[in-house]
Amino acid sequence: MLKSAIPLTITLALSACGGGSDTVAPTATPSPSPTPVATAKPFLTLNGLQPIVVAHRGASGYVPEETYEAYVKAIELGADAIEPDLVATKDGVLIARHDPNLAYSTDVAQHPEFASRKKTQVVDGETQTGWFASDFTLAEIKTLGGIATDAERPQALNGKYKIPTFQEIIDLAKAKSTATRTIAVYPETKNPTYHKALGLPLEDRLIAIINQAGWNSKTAPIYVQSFEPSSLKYLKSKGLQTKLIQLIDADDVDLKTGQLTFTAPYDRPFDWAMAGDKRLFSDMVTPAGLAEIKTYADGIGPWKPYIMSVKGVFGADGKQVDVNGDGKLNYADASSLPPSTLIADAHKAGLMVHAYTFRNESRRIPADFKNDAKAEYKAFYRLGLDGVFSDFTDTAIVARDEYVKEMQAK
Ligand SMILES: [Ca+2]
Repeated sequence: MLKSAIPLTITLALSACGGGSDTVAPTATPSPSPTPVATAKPFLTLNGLQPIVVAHRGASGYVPEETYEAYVKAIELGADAIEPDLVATKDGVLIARHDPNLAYSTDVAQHPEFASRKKTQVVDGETQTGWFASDFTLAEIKTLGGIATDAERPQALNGKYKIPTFQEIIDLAKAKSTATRTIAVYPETKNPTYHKALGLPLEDRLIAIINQAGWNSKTAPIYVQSFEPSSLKYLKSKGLQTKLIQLIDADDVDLKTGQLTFTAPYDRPFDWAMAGDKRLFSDMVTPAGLAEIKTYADGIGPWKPYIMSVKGVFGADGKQVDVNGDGKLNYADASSLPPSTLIADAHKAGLMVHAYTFRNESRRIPADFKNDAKAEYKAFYRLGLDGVFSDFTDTAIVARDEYVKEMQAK
């Protein structure tokens, strides 16, 4: 197991003992995690500290996502923050699920007692068939088990682990935090407009729980994220003072050009679509868009191609070339493009940048990183990225340790 706090504390001590006068002291900017490290060169992050590692849906590369055990595992692997998506149950409890549709990430289909609740409904403009969290009480949800949502990941733990509430995740983070290591929680309000229409709005419930936790402050170990600006604006207007992060999505990357593509429903936030606002997610990363985000948020959470996109190789026939000859076409057949100015632009606007999602699978790593997930993290860390959302916390931490050593070298 890798623990970030201990090696970081040791490197800080070593650096302080042997450090020259040109060692850069960490800034005093409050941050819940990680432990500040002194380096020869300054980190290019907004707060001058090393980037944070956010365990995306827990240790979702190893354990069925957003189960209690996935969060425990992520903490064991060294995560600075654990990330739940939040949806509401019928009785108004916030639970960790990426989708209101339980068919996607639980074994609900194997529960005959719930067969009659299967239905078809529209979620953010998309017609879905399944079982929806808003038709289940928390007690019923607790009888379900989480399953891996990626067919290429381990399936052996499917159905074994339960779905935690937001409260249980906060309790876990507090219980596992120590004098030298604070574990933050990084909740997302999921489909906020949809929940509001169901009569189960997420925001007031979220604020009540954060207040109860004693975490309603800018320096508390919590970041609240959403794709929908109106959800973040509402939270702020109702007195939530935690760090807020505006997520920024896109549909895909055109591998011919490296340009991001914008096709509904991934073209704009759903609240913008409902309001008839014709802007796209890409309007959020312009200087004007960033300035607007700064009026209600503390950072952005962009899909990582906004920072460094990728481009494939195309033959004379117009078809993408299977560069590694494995018979499949994916990111392993594409290479990184030069970085955009987004990190610098966001920092100029006073916004931190946490990019998603970093994963270990070969098919998801651009060819120039030579199937080395750590190389991809380090390329992003070197740009001054403030944090990564990772399915593989341990890899993100090892890559950060290597990056920190780079920064400590003279
Ligand atoms: Ca290939």
